[in-house]
Amino acid sequence: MATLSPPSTAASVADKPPSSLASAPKPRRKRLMWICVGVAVAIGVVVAIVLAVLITNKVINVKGSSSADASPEAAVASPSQSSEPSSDSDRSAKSDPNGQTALTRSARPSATATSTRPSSTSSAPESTSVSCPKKTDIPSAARGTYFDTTAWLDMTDFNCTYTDETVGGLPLVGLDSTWDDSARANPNVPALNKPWGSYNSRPARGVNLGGWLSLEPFITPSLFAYDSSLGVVDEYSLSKYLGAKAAATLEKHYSTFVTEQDFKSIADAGLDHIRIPFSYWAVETYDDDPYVSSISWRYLLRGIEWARKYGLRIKLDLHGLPGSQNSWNHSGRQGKVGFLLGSSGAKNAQRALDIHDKLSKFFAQDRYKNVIAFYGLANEPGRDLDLDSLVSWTAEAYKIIKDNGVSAIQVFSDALRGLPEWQGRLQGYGNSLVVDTHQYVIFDPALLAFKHTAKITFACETWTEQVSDSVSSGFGPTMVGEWSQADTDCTRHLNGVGNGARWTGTFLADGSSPACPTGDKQCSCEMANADPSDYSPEYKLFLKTWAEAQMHAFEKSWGWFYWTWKTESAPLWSYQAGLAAGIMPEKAYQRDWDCSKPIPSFGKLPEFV
Ligand SMILES: *[C@@H]1O[C@H](CO)[C@@H](O)[C@H](O)[C@H]1NC(C)=O
Ligand SMILES: CC(=O)N[C@H]1CO[C@H](CO)[C@@H](O)[C@@H]1O
Repeated sequence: MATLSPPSTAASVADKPPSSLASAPKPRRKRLMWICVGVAVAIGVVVAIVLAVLITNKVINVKGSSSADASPEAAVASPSQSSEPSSDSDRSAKSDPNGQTALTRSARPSATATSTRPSSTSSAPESTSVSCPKKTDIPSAARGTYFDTTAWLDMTDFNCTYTDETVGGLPLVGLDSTWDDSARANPNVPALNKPWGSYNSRPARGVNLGGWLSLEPFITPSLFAYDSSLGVVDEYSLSKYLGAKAAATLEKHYSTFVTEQDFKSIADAGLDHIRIPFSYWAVETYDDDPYVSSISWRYLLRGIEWARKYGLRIKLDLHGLPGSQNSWNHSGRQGKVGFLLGSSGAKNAQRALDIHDKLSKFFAQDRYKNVIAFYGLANEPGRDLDLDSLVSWTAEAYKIIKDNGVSAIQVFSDALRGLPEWQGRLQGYGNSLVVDTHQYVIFDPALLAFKHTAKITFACETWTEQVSDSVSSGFGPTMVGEWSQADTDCTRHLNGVGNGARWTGTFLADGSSPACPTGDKQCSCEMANADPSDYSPEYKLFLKTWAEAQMHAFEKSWGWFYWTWKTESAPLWSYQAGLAAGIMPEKAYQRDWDCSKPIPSFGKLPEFV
């Protein structure tokens, strides 16, 4: 089950010389000719081996000394620890037998990326002289495993040096030994190596990197474009459907959906924090899990390094827990809750604690003390969970993480029960535990039916009051880990693959009447789903004011995290698209409107679109 344990150094049985190639041709009468033929064959063998190495490594330079076990056969050597056939490291070793299957890798790490690092320390920043290992330099037992950097798709900004070192059972490979915490996101906030101070007086302004390491159909519909009869509706069913191809598909997504430029743009937008959702299979898979294990781990680590480079603080968010904590697609598997509930509930709750044990040992390292500001325990545990069980699980997780040395502020979800529910619970943690609430008007038909102006008033009054009360007389430390600019639930796949919208009365589970303010046949998703260049000026003004109202309200808490930074095609859920469309403030800390001002007129903006 442990998918990220380091490879044993014991030689694998598969790692044997290509003995069959040594057979000589039939002896002839003339001794000289026999020798000639022998020499020719020997040369042929050497050339073949060298060619094989060249092809395998896609390099021009091959050290003669490494040709001893450089046959393609040697590269098939499967790691000795993956004797368990269902383990993912085994699967990836099999699907990548010669180091050249579906995973097309970059030939060498990006030299420019290495040289632009702020932390130019003594240890070889001159990228040209850093030579990455070749397949043959990787200990045979580690070849094809997670630890084999020659099998990675994308080497940009990764340290390619082989190491099987782990912390808390989680690999360090890919990381540099040094780091630099001197960057700051913008002139209004302290550098990473300076204390942030009180979040009450300086609230976090952040975004989520949703749909990246934990898939969500509405964020990347292109990954879910299958015939509905195949039932590909979440990461579980997608991984299962793709089978052996899943690792390549997902790694391509991890490596392309979010790049260094995103971190730079996030800082440029005046944001200072990033919440990164990831799921348990980043570190572990269980039983017959079809999830692609481990690969997202290194993209998470690289993302943290990029955040560091731009002075952005991280909020870790365990988004998918063993068994599914809420039965929603974004937990990995939609359908039913198997965490703290049902016959495997206790087992999965313990697994989640084990995951946190590993994660917290890893993230307790000095290198994360400044950059990881918040550590989230569980995203949105469902309302079906027994509250007392959830509270004791949370307390247990908190203790494990704290005892392992994590200094980041821990975060628990209000579990969709509303903030007042948490007054008096989980007390005694001071400022080291925060309750996280997610605020949307679009999943509740009553709020969805509010007219444009009423939505803004609701944010300015009700949400402001809710978070202020929670901070001052409720649970205490409070933050808003998710919210969005969407004013309808019209986005495709938002309510699950293939489901319609409450706005137009086409959401299957609801089935009833359209929930848009006119509540009739006029209700339309046309404008909400249009390209922002087609939005009317009134709609744009509304959207910007709506976003600014929420920012204003949520800054009465410890801060906010927009959901989400980018989407393939849902502009009202994409901070990046909002900036491009001019419906988000250019700098999150410099806004035109706030709740103390009169709500502008939206002219003839119809209420049904
Ligand atoms: C790359 O990783 C290796 C192995 O962990 C480490 O020894 C080395 O210092 C790292 N390189 C840099 C530039 O930090
Ligand atoms: C069926 C299901 O789980 N649907 C959820 C999928 O995720 C979106 C948000 O991304 C929710 O709104 C749906 O309820």
